[in-house]
Amino acid sequence: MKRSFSGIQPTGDIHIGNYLGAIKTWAEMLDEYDCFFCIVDLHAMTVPYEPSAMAQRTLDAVAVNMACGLDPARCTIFVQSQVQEHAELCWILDTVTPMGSLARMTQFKQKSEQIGGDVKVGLFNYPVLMTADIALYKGEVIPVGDDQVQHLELAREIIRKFNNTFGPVFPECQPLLSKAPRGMGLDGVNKMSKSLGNHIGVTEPPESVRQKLATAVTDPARVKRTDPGEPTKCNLYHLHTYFSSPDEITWVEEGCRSAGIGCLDCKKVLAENMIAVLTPIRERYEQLQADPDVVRKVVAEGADRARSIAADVMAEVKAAAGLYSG
Ligand code: AQP
Repeated sequence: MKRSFSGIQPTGDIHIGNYLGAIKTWAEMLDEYDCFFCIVDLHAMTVPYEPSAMAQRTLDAVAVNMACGLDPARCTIFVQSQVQEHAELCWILDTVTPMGSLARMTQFKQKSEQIGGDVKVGLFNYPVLMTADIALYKGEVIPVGDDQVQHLELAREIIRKFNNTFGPVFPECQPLLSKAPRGMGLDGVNKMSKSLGNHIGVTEPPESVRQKLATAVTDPARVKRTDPGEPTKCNLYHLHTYFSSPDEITWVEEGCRSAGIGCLDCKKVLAENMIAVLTPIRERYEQLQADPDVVRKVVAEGADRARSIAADVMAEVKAAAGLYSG
C-alpha cells in the first residue's frame, strides 16, 4: 500500500469546508492507502492562539475526525508535537529551501495581512514544516483541497532539492485533489475558515445550522424576492450540490433563475439536508466526548507507530546529510 499523509490544524471548530474538501475524501481512502492523519498543533502555533485551550482543541479535533469516519483500526491518527522528528526534519529541510519560494506563498501573504504587522518566522516557515510532515513518513499520496495545492508544489520542490543535495532519501509525493471546490464562507467573500468565524461546524446543533444559514450571504443580484438570480453565483447553491438531492438542485436552479423561490425557501431546504448529514457525525462526536479515554488511547497508539517510522527515516536523513552519529 502506498502511504498517504494528511494534516488538520486544531485552530477551531472543524467545519463543512474541511469536511467536504478534506475529511470526507480521507475517510474514503482508508482501505486503499496506509493513511497517516495528523493533528498539526505545531502548525496551529504559527498564528496567535490561546495556550490554555490548545490541548483540548487537539483532542476535540481527533474526536471530530473519528466521528467523520476516520476509523483508527484502519489508519494512524496522531498529534504532531508528540513526534519530535517533525521539528527536527523541518530544520534540515530549511537548509535547502529558498527564501524566495516561501515568500511567494499566497497563504503566507493572506495570513500576514490578517494578523497585521507582527508576522513571525513560524508562519513564513509553515510550508517547510508541512514538507517535513510528509517526508518523515515517506508519504507518496497527499490528499489536499485546492487551497493547499501551492504548498504541496513547494513541498515537492523542497523534497527534490534535498534528494539532489544529499541523495535519494524521499519518494516523490503526488497530490490527490479533492473533488470538492474550495468552500466559501457564509460571508460569501472568504474561503470558509475556522479562524474567520464564517463557518458551519460539523458538530453544530440543528438550531445553530438554521440560524447561520438564514443570515448567510447569497447572490447579490437577489435584493427582493422577485429579483431573478444566477445560482452559480450563490455560495449556498454550491452547498446544495453536496447536501441536496438532484430534484432539489433542479428546483433551486429553476426557482432562483425565474425568481419562483426566494433565498429563504432555498436556505430552509439546505438547512434540513445539511442537518440530516451532520446529525450522525454530531452524535458520534458526543459519544466520544462522553468517553475521552477512547480518544486518548487512539492518539497514544498513533504516536507509537508514527515515532517508530519517524525515528528510522530521521536516521536515514542524518546519515545522508553526513551528520555525526556517534
Ligand atoms: N473552505 C474550505 N474548502 C475546502 N477545503 C478546505 N480545507 C480547509 N478549508 C477549506 C481543507 O481542510 C484541510 C485541513 O485544513 P487545515 O486545518 O490544515 O487548515 P486550513 O486550510 O487553513 O483550514 P481553515 O479552516 O481555513 O483553518 P484556519 O482558519 O486555521 O486557517 C486541508 O486539506 C484544506 O485544504
